[in-house]
Amino acid sequence: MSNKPLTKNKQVLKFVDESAKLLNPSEIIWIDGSKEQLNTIRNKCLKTGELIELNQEIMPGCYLHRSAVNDVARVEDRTFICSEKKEDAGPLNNWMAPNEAKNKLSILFNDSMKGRTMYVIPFSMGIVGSEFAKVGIEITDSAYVVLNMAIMTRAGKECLDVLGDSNDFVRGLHSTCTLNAEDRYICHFPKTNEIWSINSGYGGNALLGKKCFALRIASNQARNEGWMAEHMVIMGVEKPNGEIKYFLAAFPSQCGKTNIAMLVPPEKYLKKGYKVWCVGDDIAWLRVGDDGRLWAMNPENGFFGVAPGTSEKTNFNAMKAIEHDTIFTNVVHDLDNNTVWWEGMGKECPKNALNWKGEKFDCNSKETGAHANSRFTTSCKNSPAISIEFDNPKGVPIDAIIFGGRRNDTVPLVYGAFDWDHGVFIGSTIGSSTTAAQSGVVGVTRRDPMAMLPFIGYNVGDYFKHWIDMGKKIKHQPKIFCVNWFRTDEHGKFMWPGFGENLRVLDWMYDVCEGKDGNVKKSEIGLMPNEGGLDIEGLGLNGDLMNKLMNVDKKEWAKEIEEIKAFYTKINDGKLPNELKVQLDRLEMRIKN
Ligand code: SAT
Ligand code: MN
Repeated sequence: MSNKPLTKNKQVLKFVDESAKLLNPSEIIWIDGSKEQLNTIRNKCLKTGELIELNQEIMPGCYLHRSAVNDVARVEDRTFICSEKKEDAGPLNNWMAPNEAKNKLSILFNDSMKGRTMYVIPFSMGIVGSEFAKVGIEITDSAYVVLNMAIMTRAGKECLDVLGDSNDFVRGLHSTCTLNAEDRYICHFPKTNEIWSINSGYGGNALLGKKCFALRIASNQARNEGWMAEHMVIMGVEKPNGEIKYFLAAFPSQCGKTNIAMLVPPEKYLKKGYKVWCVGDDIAWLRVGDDGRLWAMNPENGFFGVAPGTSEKTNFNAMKAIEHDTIFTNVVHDLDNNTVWWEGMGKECPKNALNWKGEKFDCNSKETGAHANSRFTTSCKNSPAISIEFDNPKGVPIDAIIFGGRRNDTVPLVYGAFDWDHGVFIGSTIGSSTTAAQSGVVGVTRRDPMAMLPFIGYNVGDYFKHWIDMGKKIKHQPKIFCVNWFRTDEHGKFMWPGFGENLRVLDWMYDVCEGKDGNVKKSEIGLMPNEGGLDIEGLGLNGDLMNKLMNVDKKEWAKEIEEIKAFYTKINDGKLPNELKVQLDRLEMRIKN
């Protein structure tokens, strides 16, 4: 039994037909996006156990899902860019020839939906019908994926309506198959805008609109079409006079990206009338507007946020957003009141509960109750801090781009680029210090250019060149900054309070964007706040600590330069833009002098 196709688009019908032939499902369901249909699917999940209904009085519309224990995160080593030529995938991606990938995966996909339902999800990345949005069709056998995609994207029939007869849509083929990790593959075919994903049902492996489409495939489309697909927060900072400037921020994971996206101003700033608005927490699509400015829009419709560590203190807006209509994955199930819990939630550990695997959970156990990568899926609109521009099909004009990393030394709290190319150079070198928790050498920096390391869908050298080229097209270029909230003192203690107080740094950037040059001085590495330029009043930071936070240590920077050279050598297969080599040389000269 199947419901009727929701379109007459021949290309879409052909894609669905061919997929059904390969996958051999017992029925096909087209997702129309209606509440009724999603309810039916949800009820089916409650019956199969894919979802557990949580306390509907306390958390209306909230459900819990547990993934397979071997399927809890993206799998970078099983993620492939299947460009025609290997060099087009570049040194940072896994590559497989398109034919080889298709042959290999076809065998796995063959009959993999026997006895199952095949869902056809039409979805739009970006506001449906906006000239900057793009349509995708995901085929999946996972009802959990359907329900997540219905939150994370704008999904349903209207996406097919705006597509019309066009063949311009991304084809996503996804099957959970047997969830066998050894046969897990996430393959991207940039030439044909296809994604084939098999044997995972989790996050970015399975919700194909997110990293697979909106970053890896879209970065290719963006390069061809003259725009950018970036792994960035989009946020608005509103001054007491009501003026708003929009910022982009790119941080590697574990650097507080979600927290900055939903930043709550500290008391003092709230009183003055500052507000912070969230347009997006993960992905930004960027274009040059007719006005010569850079414009950003969030292609997503939801937050897929990490649960552990999220509390009223660290992320008030997220806690508000997940009070209703949210899917929780791999968190602790508190059986006493049928709610959820995780480490760092700021609430007492539940006595009668199940851990993320569904086993009895003991608060004294060494193992965490919630998986470290456990998540909440919730609509952006649920956040009290969502920007009124969230639904603006044009997006928002950008004044500043912030790059950041987690560095215990070397990188000061904040500095600004001298110009666009210098900013691109800074972005290309960001990263986080490795800790004992990671394998490999401790105390070096794991570089994560533009926080896009696992998401650049083509050669990283060409990607840097695209950044340089885009700069030339933007008449009113955003200012580019670098931040490091994580510098430590000689006892290993963080010197900067972080969280809401980061607004003080954004406030300085705001002024720099306004051309308040009196707040700025030049250093070897870039522009920095001068005395009194950065408001630290009330933080209890003495001058000595502030000097340490801002210090540019020439020895540390000499080491940094050597590391950057090594990184550039690693990625240089003749494609590293000369502009970046020039920037590195200039930095070296400034540090040596
Ligand atoms: O799993 S996702 O890619 O969706 C989230 C993440 O890893 O950032
Ligand atoms: Mn991300």
